[in-house]
Amino acid sequence: LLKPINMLERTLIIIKPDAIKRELIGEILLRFENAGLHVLAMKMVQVSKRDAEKFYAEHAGKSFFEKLTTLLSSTPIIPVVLSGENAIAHVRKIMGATNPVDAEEGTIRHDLALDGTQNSVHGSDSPDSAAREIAFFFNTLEIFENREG
Ligand code: RTP
Ligand code: MG
Repeated sequence: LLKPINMLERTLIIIKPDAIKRELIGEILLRFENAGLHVLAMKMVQVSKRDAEKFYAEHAGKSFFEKLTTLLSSTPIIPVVLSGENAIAHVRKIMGATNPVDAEEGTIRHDLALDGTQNSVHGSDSPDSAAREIAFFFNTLEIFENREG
């Protein structure tokens, strides 16, 4: 079977506490909008430590798990559903590598992140994680369905 080159996808990003504290919400959303991604849903929420552990369950047991889940539950965060062609990979390219010292110039993390944990944004890494992460924060009524296409 031929796989289409361009897939219309949805992905979840989170504007993390370090970015919200430094008034970077607009800057981060602008970078995604300027890259042609469409906002389908957005809200500001504070998650509990337990919610953060559930969201990042794949990292349970790793050295940075405690620091990461404490950070994510420290202040409100902004989960956003974005859509676009190859949105999952496109968003990760715009974000840059996990640690800002490894991230390419012009990426969000290179330009704005503080360190490898306080790295300003999260982005889903696969179609399965995007579906799980979108459903973690949003129900179908909260998603702007007719925006796509
Ligand atoms: P994300 O899931 O947040 O989009 O980032 P990612 O795929 O680039 O990184 P991942 O390996 O999934 O790690 C998730 C988040 O954990 C924190 N982290 N800290 N060595 C460390 O201190 C370390 N490594 C990872 C980061 O906040 C990373 O985004
Ligand atoms: Mg990840």
